[in-house]
Amino acid sequence: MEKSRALFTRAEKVIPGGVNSPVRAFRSVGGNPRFITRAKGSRLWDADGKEYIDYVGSWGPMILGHNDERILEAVSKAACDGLSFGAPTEREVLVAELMTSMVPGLEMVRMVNSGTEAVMSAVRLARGYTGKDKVIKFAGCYHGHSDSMLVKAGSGVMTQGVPDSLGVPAAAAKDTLTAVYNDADSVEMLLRENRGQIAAVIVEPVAANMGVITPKEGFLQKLRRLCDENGALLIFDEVITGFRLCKGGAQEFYGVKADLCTYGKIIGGGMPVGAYGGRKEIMNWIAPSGQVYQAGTLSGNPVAMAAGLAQLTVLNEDPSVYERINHLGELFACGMKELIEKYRAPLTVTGVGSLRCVFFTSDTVENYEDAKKSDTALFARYFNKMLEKGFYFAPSQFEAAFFSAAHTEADIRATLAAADETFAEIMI
Ligand code: KE4
Repeated sequence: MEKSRALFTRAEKVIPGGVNSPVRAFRSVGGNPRFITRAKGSRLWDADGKEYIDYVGSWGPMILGHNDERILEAVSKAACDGLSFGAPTEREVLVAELMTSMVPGLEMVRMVNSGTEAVMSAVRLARGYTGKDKVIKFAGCYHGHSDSMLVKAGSGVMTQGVPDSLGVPAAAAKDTLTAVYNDADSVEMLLRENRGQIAAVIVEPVAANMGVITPKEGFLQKLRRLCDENGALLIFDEVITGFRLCKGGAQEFYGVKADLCTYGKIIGGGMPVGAYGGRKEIMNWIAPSGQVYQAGTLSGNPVAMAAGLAQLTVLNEDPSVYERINHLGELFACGMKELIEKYRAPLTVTGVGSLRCVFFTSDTVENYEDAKKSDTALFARYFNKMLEKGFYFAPSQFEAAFFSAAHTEADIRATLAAADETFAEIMI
């Protein structure tokens, strides 16, 4: 690991924490982040030449696996025609037409450059469209780092939001209220306490930033009803679930229509792309057709659009991709449950389809308070031993494992065998 260690020492001198995104620094699991040099399919290689089976997949974009030939070819061709024009291109139209054809109820989308930008813009649009200022989010759900989303509740769910980060003014946080995931009553209470002031309820339809927590039966349907009864918009943050759960994302998967959806990750095929969209009647409030301003120099970048178009085209035309990634996720989950049984390990497997998580707690995990009961020290020991054995999972208990069409049953079997060895080492 010498080369990664040397690179990290250099990185720490010129980049805050040595990384360009905090979770990459391995702070919650200890040790030195691996500097990656290349990837192909389900594999990553680090600067010291060590090979890993990758379950981070760049945090979700790599649903077809790394460096899929069809995406590489599309990017290379687009790059030869020019990297950026700052003018409309046919490719942006093709991506928007494909996205709106794949997602029921998605009539119009605007491209941005990240999930954060997509959420920030969708929240501004909801406020502009409804003329209301307050937004309800859920403890443990992450929606990017825009000021009004970096908020946690004070004690209980009734107090106004307080900043979750230095630099977020109290004024930016005060209009963000926090409810309890999987508890629609906590939302109803906030709506009642703030009658007529709530612009939107924003939710990760499958929460994947506090580990993976699936919505309880009826939870999303109740949010839809509460929003309708209170003149608030329902925003599904589908940056992770969009085009992953199925072509139509969580709206199709759970049969619940959101008023606005945000996207990222998969729609960029590995390039920096975000998007937000919904009914035309709402989206037409966005400049230049409407009075809600949002802009971006590289929005709809032609090379990024080529990557996204290539990936979305495969997902749209080859339903076997979803069958495959869901099967592999299920295989992993079943295997881990057998190991938990074998070692009587205090662990719980959660998730859906190709989005899975192993919580290091034996309690049921339905919300953030439950997730926080996890034994993060034991998780760190497990993580580091699996890493040593060549299995690259998210360096935090509060993230997801992603399965791609490039993973194989042999990959899953090898991963479960390594987990068996690791449990034998740490669970006694
Ligand atoms: P970005 O700005 O990182 O593209 O997207 C923010 C975002 C918005 N909404 C959801 C549901 C998200 O999961 C994310 C970003 N996800 C994290 C992984 N849990 C990104 C990894 C990182 O921060 O480095």
